[in-house]
Amino acid sequence: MIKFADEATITVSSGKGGDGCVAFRREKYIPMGGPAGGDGGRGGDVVFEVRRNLRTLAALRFQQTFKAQTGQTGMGKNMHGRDGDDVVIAVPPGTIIKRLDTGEVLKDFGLGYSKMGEGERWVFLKGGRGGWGNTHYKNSVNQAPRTFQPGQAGKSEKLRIELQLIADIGFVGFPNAGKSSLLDHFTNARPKIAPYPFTTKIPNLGMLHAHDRDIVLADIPGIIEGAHEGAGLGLRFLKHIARTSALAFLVDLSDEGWETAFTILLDELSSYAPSLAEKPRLLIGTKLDIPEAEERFAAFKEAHPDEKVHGISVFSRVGIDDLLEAFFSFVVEAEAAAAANTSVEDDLFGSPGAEEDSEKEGAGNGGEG
Ligand SMILES: Nc1nc2c(ncn2[C@@H]2O[C@H](COP(=O)(O)OP(=O)(O)OP(=O)(O)O)[C@@H](O)[C@H]2O)c(=O)[nH]1
Ligand SMILES: [Mg+2]
Repeated sequence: MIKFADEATITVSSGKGGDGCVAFRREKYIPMGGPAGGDGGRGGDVVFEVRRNLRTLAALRFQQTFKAQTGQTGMGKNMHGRDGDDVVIAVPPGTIIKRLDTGEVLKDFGLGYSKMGEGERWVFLKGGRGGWGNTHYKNSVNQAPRTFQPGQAGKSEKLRIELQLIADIGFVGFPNAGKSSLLDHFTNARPKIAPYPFTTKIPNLGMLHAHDRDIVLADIPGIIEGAHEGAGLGLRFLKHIARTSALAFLVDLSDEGWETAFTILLDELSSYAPSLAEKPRLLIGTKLDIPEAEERFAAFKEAHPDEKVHGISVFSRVGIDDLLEAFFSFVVEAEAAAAANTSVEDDLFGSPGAEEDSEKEGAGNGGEG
């Protein structure tokens, strides 16, 4: 997955158990009523919980120490102390939790993302047991014990939290189609943009804010015909968009190959992982500001009556606002659909071809086959 530079270091502690109580029954007509000290309450747990509306670890920059509550001390009349409250740490999908000192991965909330529902919980540290009250220590020899058990101590751990962001929408297109330009326009990412093919060699992520929602966009290198056999930069970076909930296909209307672009792209994706071609998608005709584009766009729309088709220019800003709205509603819909469909991940992460990918970028040219 694409690594988005987002990480945090936090300290978490589960709650200490409440101490047991030493008490005796005192009732008017029952002298020497015997021990009646209740047990202490359990300490609170340290719990991580996934919230799908979160997209960053920003919250963990403000608060770095999380402590669950101590259990209440036991009480007289054999009353149990109250259990301590858990401390719940909300994290976005894609969060990986590691032990700070060893780097050992304790939990990966990125796996099985599409299956993962809101509110998936993981109890990391259990709170300490509550101690026994003196009632437990009564026996034939000692009818009035003054012994109690202290609550068990909580545990504490330093953690490294990392976020491997999962993009909502992945951009797919021929080189030079204007993918990076769109990312640049919509987000605070500043990818390299240039009038030649294969400017983008590694995927870029950007965050688009729409209606109080963060939408993560992924700009990936250009794809050309034969990419599945290694032409151009090949297709290995497609795994970066495998878990997106939707795809946007960008077709450069100033390019002579505009008529066949979408079909070629779709074929390439299918040869890599058939389910990629089944992801929810929209088509975007780009560079509407150039003279021929208007006419071509009309034809483009007509040629794909069953697709959602948009036309934009980042230069003249035509169609940009509409596209933002479309991205927004699309993500909301696609997310619901993704929750019911896990085939893309199974395709890609189950197949041997997809696994030998490395994050390293070579000279960026030539095939691999
Ligand atoms: N006329 C016009 N040119 C555009 C528009 N958007 C992008 N371009 C130009 O198209 C060229 C390619 O843009 P990029 O954004 O780098 O294209 P890309 O799809 O990221 O290309 P690769 O990274 O090589 O795959 C640049 O020269 C841009 O300035 C547009 O709306 N109108
Ligand atoms: Mg680019």
